[in-house]
Amino acid sequence: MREQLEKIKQQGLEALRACTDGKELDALRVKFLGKKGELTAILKQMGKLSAEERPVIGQVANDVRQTLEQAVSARLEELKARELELKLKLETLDVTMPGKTAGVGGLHPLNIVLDDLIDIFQSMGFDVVDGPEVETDYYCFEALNVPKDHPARDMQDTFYLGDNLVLRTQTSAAQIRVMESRTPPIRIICPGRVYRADEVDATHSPVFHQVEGLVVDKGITMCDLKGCLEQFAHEIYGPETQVRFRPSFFPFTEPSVEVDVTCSECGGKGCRVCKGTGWIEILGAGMVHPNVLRGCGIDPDVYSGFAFGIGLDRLTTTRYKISDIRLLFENDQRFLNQFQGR
Ligand code: 2U9
Repeated sequence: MREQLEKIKQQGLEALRACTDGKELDALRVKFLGKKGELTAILKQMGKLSAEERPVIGQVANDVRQTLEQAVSARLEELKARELELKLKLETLDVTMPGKTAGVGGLHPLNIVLDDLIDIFQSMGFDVVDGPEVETDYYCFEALNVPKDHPARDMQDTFYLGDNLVLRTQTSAAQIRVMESRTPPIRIICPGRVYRADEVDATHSPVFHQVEGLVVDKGITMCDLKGCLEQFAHEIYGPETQVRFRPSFFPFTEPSVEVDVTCSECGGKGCRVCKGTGWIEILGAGMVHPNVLRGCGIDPDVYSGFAFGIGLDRLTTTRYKISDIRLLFENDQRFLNQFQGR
């Protein structure tokens, strides 16, 4: 029996040394020390021993139990320590590693230029207004004195969403709503996205951006138009820039003009940018047509006004020498990152 006990002790110690996790350790404890374990099975046979042998073997059995119990607790501690060490290793943070830099975004070039425009016009007392991009035929054309047979109304030029609904071709539609709901004096600019069924190329996009402006009050004349737009041109291109007004035609203004500034590339001498003319066209404008005022319930015999339209995309591409308008719409990070911090 002594040998059997010794064997259990050796086998137990060996198995405990080889054991690698808590579950296995518990199984070994049950196997060797449990009620139905190997040691208990031997102790059950103690009755067969003589009165002299019993205390001696009893002592040996107790020693074996104690040894195995201590070995189980020692192994448990070891396994716990190893587990903790492993966990710490896995969770280790190298505080000397460089941190992940959070990319700071920048304004889109269109918004940089738009913010400049808004600053300039706000300093002249203009409010900024907004309007829907889906418009009715009335607000987009009828109220702007655009006749039924005007080419702008053609399916080739305008995106129709239904008989009566269009994607606005100009932001003037929003300004009509302001004229209907406010009494003059009115001094507003309306920036926004507009749509035309153009073929896409380096200078045309079916969606582009306008900043339109409108002033309506008693006694507004062409002089106010010239003063305001000259001031604008000087703020954008510098005070040395010359401004000229050429006669033009728009259905919603009469008289109408197109406004040019001396080419900032060559200073007016003529170059590739201005196609040798020395001038760059920057906007269209005019005195609001009496029909437009009348349609909005404003008496053209009492009030007059001027309006203008600026193509924001062209202003942006010329300012930053961007060769292709499509770059403004592609959201390519390599392009946009060049405008960070401006
Ligand atoms: C109202 C009445 C009239 C706005 C105007 C222009 C001239 C013009 C172009 C600029 C570049 C369109 O985007 S573009 O191609 N616009 O030339 N726009 S007058 O006239 C208005 C506005 C509102 C109530």
